[in-house]
Amino acid sequence: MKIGIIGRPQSGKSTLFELLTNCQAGSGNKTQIAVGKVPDPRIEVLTQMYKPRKVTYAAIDFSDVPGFMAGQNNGSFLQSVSDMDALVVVVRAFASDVVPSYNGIQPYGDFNEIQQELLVADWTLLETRLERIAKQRMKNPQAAEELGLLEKCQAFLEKDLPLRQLELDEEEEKRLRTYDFLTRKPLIVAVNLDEEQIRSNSYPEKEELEAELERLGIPLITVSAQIENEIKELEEEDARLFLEELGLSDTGISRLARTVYKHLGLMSFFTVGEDEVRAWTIKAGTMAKQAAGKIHSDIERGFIRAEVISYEDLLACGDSQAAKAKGRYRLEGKDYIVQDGDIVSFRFNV
Ligand SMILES: Nc1nc2c(ncn2[C@@H]2O[C@H](COP(=O)(O)OP(=O)(O)O)[C@@H](O)[C@H]2O)c(=O)[nH]1
Ligand SMILES: [Mg+2]
Repeated sequence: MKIGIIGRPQSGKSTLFELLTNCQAGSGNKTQIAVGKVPDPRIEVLTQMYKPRKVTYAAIDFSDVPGFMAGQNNGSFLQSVSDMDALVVVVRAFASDVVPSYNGIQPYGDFNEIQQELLVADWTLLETRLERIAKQRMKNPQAAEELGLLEKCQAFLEKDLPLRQLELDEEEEKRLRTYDFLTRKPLIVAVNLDEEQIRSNSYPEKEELEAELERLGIPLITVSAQIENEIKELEEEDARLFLEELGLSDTGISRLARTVYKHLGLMSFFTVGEDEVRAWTIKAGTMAKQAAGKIHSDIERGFIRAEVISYEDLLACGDSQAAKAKGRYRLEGKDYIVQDGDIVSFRFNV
């Protein structure tokens, strides 16, 4: 899973990147990639329970993409965007001495410019496709279907609507994926606030931005990259108090990870033991046999059964021994749809 952090210069992309990955951001001219662990309190509880030698969180690859500049050549920006599975657009609401050179503080305006750039890129892509199809029309029997799909896209783009909202059947969906349209990529907006704005829950253009994102079905989260980078240095208890005092229920990275998972239809299952407690990321609807393949192709190939207990069940029982005694473990076959929070042990034969 590759997520690109995009936005205008000085919006706090690199600060957010550092927060998510614990890696120093680079100069800003080149896309930089690092792994961020997905916070999950269930992992912490399981770690307490099993005292494993190793703990592995689910991971997401984050990219710090060079800043977007309206009206300039954004070829490398668009190329980076095109490489991503999903996008987080950082828009700046915080005020500080470092004032962006291009305009004032306008999170709604900034979002719109980026959205416009992505729409234009898709429009160009669409036109190229349409021209190619027109030429192939005589000899390619699939051209008519393809043309129909592209015309649906065209109608959307003409209304300045991102293709993400276009509802398609499975066949069309598959075909559209090969085109790599940018506005089809899942996108989340992160408004970067300062301390005062967090406390007052207000920032410039808040109503316009919220209304527009609502219309487009785009989730919005608020973060304060800088403050959270500072909080990260604190002891756990102090960090919790500080968040509470700011009126935040959870860190921005947790909220961001949850939003990403929900929006992309992702979930986690766990494997546990003395060696390792580990979270694995799968798409909702994944069956046990395929989930096993996440761990190792041998386990998928030689799959016999999955021994499963839900996280809640395990917790209610106290520990795995008590859960076994109560017969709370289920044996599931290869078609079992793995659920978020399932603790799974695979039986296989190679
Ligand atoms: N007050 C405040 N300043 C921030 C925040 N996030 C970033 N900054 C500052 O804004 C400037 C630009 O941040 P940076 O992450 O480099 O932006 P980028 O150009 O988008 O990568 C830096 O001086 C940051 O310290 C924030 O949440 N609050
Ligand atoms: Mg930067």
